[in-house]
Amino acid sequence: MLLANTSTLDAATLQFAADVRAGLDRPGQKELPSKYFYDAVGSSLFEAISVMPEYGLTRADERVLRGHSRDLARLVPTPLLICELGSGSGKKTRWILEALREKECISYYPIEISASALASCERELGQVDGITILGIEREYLDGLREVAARRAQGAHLLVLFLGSTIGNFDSGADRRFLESVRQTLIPGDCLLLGADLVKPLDQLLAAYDDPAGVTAAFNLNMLARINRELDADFNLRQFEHVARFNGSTSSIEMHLRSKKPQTVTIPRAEFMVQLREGETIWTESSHKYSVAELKILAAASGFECKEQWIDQEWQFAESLFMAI
Ligand code: AVJ
Repeated sequence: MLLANTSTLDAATLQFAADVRAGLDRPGQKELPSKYFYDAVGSSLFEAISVMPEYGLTRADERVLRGHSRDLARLVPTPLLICELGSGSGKKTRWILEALREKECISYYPIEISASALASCERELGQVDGITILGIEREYLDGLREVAARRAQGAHLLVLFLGSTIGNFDSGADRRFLESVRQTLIPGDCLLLGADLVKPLDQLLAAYDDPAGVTAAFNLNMLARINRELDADFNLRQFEHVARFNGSTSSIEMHLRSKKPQTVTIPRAEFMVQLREGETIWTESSHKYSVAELKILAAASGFECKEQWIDQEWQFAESLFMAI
């Protein structure tokens, strides 16, 4: 196997290589972390998914924010710093920033690991008067700690975690993540959490396996990214997109299934992976919550659920948690 000279690789690529090797070298179910979907191609494909008729999550999130940002503005303390974990394009966030701007000038810190998403967010929201934007290209918690360190005396934080990205954490990991968020906050700070709710199975399967194949392309792009950045030789045509519902975890799982026995070399991870026919690589879980479950999650991670707004058209909840 051709080994690459990895000494010249940057830290992000080395971490990517290590995570890919760890996920594909594990016994049993092979897996790849869903955060690696979001390179420039993946971020654009997700933008396309969010306008697909079958995938109503993003539109539901937007409807609730458009309809209730003023209610939210009345409930959060001032002066306020706002930071967003995984801001994506920033389109949805405009409603919140415009409602809060009526109270005072605000500083908004989008935190993103995707440089392209951060750039489009700054383009999208850079023109809104009375809002100072300071993009942070870091992992969520590192970025949040950085913002918390900038807090002026008497100022409060509003953390936005929209779009049901919380659902991508394995069960239990979502609570641990919110506990870590809570540790960076002080009583009275707030967290606005967007979470997709349980809904009919056929609706979920269509949303994660749309007939046009956009979600399939989003999933397969994970392998294309490994080819681009780690010199691998995945033949994407030898893999197929699979979306299935796991009733025991109340999650939609996405997998990539190997259509035949094959060996793939990943020189920059100094690794070769063998796949059996029908074997899958698990690339994402999207947990679907119940309203009650979200309230339990708040209490278990040091928050009180102050308010919840539910979109009825596509069962989706926006929950305002206050740190206690
Ligand atoms: C952006 C993570 C919330 O899990 O629904 C869309 C990503 N995956 N289609 C989700 C996604 C498949 C999405 N999140």
